[in-house]
Amino acid sequence: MTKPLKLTELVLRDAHQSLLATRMRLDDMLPIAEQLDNVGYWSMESWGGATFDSCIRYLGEDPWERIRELKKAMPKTPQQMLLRGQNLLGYRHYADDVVRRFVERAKENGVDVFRIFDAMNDVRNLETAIKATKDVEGHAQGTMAYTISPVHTLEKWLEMGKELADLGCDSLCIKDMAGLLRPQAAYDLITGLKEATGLPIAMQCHATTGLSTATYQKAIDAGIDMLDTAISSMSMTYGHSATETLVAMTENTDRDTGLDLEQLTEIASYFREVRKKYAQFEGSLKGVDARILLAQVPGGMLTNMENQLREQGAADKFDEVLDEIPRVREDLGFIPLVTPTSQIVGTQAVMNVLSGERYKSISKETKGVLRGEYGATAAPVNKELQAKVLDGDEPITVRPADLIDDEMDKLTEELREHAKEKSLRIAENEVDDVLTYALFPQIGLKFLANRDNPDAFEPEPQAESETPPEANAKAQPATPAKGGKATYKVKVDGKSFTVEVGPAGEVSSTETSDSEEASSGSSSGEG
Ligand code: PYR
Repeated sequence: MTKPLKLTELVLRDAHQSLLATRMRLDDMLPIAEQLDNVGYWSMESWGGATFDSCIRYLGEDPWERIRELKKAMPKTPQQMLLRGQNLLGYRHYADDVVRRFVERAKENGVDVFRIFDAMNDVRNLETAIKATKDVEGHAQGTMAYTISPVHTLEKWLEMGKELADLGCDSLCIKDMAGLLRPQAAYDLITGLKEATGLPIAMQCHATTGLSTATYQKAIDAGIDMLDTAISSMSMTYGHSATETLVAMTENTDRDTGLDLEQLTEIASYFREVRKKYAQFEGSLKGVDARILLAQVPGGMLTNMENQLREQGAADKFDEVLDEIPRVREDLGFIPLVTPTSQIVGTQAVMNVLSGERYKSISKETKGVLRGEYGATAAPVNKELQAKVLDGDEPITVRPADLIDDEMDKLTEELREHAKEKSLRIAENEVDDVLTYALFPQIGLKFLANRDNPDAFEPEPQAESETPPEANAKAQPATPAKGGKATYKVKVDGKSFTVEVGPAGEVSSTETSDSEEASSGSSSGEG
């Protein structure tokens, strides 16, 4: 009996989020859309993750317009998005009415498949989005953010799979953002999930550690239904195994994808040229980063941190930070490292190392995790640290969004006020602009005020711009010690912190901007 392997193509979302700092523009997608639509993919990941942020922050593109155009140009292929559960496409939890409206509008504008995850793997944070997806007859793909720790046993994953199935998910996804999933572990997990839930299983592995293609083969052997791949010219390193590789691997087997290599080769040629334009956004990884196998962090997070420490004149601290990350992660209950928890753990690790004393300064977000603001952790957090942060208060144990009042009406009123004051041009469907504003109050408003003014955003990359990334990196050494103080600007996954270290190692840190300013502006490799 044959069972063709189904593929989700990532080139329009996670591939460029991972390889080109989420900068690919709609204008570079539309000319190839018809060809992509003719391939026969199970789905096309084209929206969500960091693309929404990137559209309004850097590109001056309306993300809602983007999905409408893509849907129109690819009518045969289900369009898929990555949704961060109750965080939607931002970095904090939103009220349930915002989540429901967002999912409704995403579906209306063109999204068919909703891949929904939570950075804490707290299923309560997925409930509203999954239910909203079902209510609008979308495909709800309940997702596990894969990680490794003493508490992440096969039984624990299967339990999570069953909880997601009980919520009515149409399929499940194993999301391996750091490329940690070993082939045999994948085999056992997929076999177990199929047995426990009977649902179709999808999987995405990042290629950063070099494991992804081997893990994919074992997943195929275990009967996986869908795999994520990226067209070859936009594959590997921080990204994913290549579409053509998987097509060739399964050729003439009972899992043959049935996709045409020649057709794919033409698409690869197109993106090979497009990629050249975005050279300035490429990361530096050439092959495999095996350090991730030990540090267990997403590849992009490591590279960003390494670059930032170097630019701050603190390159010698890199190994210490690398050792510190798993310790912080353990203190925070072995949370997976993916947006936004990767930022939280990474920043705290840097602060711990630069100050020379662990938790001398604790970031607002680390405190939030310890207080339960993001949901439940996989293992108990460090009790002593938690007690210090709580200072006698009780931690939050309910679903965090239960503490947030509905906010759509208030946001709509607010946006109308802004529109009057600033003469904003509001979209035909006002609610789309309200949602943009809801997710990103500052950046969103700035986008709405400049939506007809391309000069307010990054200039379009030019075909001949093949400047190597090194040539673009501006070194920002630590500011000279003033009164014995050194100031470091630390950027973790695009989020900026100013850390001041005094002569005796005393440290103070401030987030340079609020959490909305956390950007997708670097190769994240953790999509
Ligand atoms: C995102 O949340 O953007 C990822 O790609 C994980």
